[in-house]
Amino acid sequence: MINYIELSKEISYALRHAPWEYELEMDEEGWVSVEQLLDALNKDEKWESISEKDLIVMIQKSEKKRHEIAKGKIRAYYGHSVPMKIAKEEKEPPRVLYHGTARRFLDSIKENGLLPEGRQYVHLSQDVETAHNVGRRHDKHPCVLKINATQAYQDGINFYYGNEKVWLADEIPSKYITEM
Ligand code: HQG
Repeated sequence: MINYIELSKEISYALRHAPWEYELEMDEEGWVSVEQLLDALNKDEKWESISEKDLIVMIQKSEKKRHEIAKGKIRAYYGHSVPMKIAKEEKEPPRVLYHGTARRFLDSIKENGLLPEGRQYVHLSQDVETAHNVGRRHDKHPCVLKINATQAYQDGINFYYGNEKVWLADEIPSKYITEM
């Protein structure tokens, strides 16, 4: 029985953070060859029988859209920390976006705005519920911040499309952020 959650976590780790550990050549949009990824995974006893079909099932079963397969390649939609900046599609954001975070980060966010911290981009959510779930990873009682995305965009802040629920930005100055 394949543990698709565990497989997805390992593939996220490879595609977001450590492609070199799997000898993957990554292009500027974060794509790597499915064959290369399978070669690396198949060396591990745990994943020795994994095929491209299993990757497709993994993506279908996932509760979030994290990975994309096309034309023999696979990539992560968001979350990267690799040294080479992954190019994302710039796009006009919806009027409002949200960011779920821990209470303990609020003072710093008020002072410095939202920063990418360990990742390449700040991650924003399309709706409050998604933001709340993101924040719960950091705090049992997270807070959700509201981002005046249209104003920020008009003032020249770049926004990028992650997937239908995740938007990315280089940073969000605090003047565009309000606590909900
Ligand atoms: C915080 C998951 C202090 C920020 C999620 C966040 C998401 C600051 C933390 C995706 C700060 C970084 C990304 C400042 C930002 N001072 N703290 N100035 N600016 N922060 O995990 O957004 O399930 O790197 O509020 O669902 O929580 O893995 O980012 O709390 O979509 O697919 O620094 O990862 O998706 O934490 O999550 P993270 P995130 P997956």
